[in-house]
Amino acid sequence: MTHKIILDTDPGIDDAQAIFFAFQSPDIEVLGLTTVYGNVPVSMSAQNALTLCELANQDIPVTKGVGMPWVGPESGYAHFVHGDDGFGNINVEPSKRELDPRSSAQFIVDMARQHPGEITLVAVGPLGNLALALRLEPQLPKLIKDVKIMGGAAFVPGNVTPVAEANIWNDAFAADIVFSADWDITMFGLDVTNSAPFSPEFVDKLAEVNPVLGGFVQKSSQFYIDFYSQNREDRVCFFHDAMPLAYLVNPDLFELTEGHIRVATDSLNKGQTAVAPIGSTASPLWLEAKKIKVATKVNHPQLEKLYIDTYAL
Ligand SMILES: [Ca+2]
Repeated sequence: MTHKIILDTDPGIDDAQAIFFAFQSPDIEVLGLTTVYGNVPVSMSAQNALTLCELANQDIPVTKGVGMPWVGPESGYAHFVHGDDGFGNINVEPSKRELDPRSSAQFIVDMARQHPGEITLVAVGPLGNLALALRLEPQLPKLIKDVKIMGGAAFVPGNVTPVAEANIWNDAFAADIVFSADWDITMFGLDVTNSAPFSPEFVDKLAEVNPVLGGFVQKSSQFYIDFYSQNREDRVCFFHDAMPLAYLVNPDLFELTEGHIRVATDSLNKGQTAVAPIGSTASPLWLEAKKIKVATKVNHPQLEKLYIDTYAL
């Protein structure tokens, strides 16, 4: 079965790896890339998404979305993880293609109305576009099939603060809106993405089986691997963003648990995604909170194989 998706993204090196996986997979039909600020400012994020589409020969709409958090000043960016260009400083030629004139939120709403009940929203950046789409169309949860989110940290520490993961921390108020809405959400947070370190050899393998797209991932990942390999013996990186897409293609690779989620918006705990597993509390504050599924484990060898086999297609 082919999954119709909209991929909401802030490319970003692991975004690039995820986007190419989605393009390559015969089980995924990408209706468009909606971009958001996050790893890089939104104009760069949108431009980078166009560049990735050109590289992959994909003629699909790319939109520019929100550039600021729902509440508060402009965010800091993660150039120290993704390079000045968002692609590990590899001097890639920017695409001259044009953006779809709609905002990312408007595009999400338009597509949801066009294909009611069919679309999976896969969000791998901060959640401002999804929050805005919910404001534009309050019926959106009824029009969308389900939502897969890379973000958060349910039962493990954060990566920006002791409690918060970057995507959620970057726009905590928007995340609170998205995680409170009445749609089917599965969260792929640091619980699962940090459990699977990828080696430089894995990245080389992607390039070997797919010189254009895998080659791009290999080149851009060198900077990313340098970042992740500080303060540890081995050289690794984490491809967070492709996990929800891998789940769509092969859910059997993952273990999930169900719980009630709260997203913290106070300054100390900003972006914390606290999850109370079903049956673990009698507190009404938690029982009233939205029920979601959280990925807690992944079969790492099988996941690597899925990525390599899909890049090889
Ligand atoms: Ca991302």
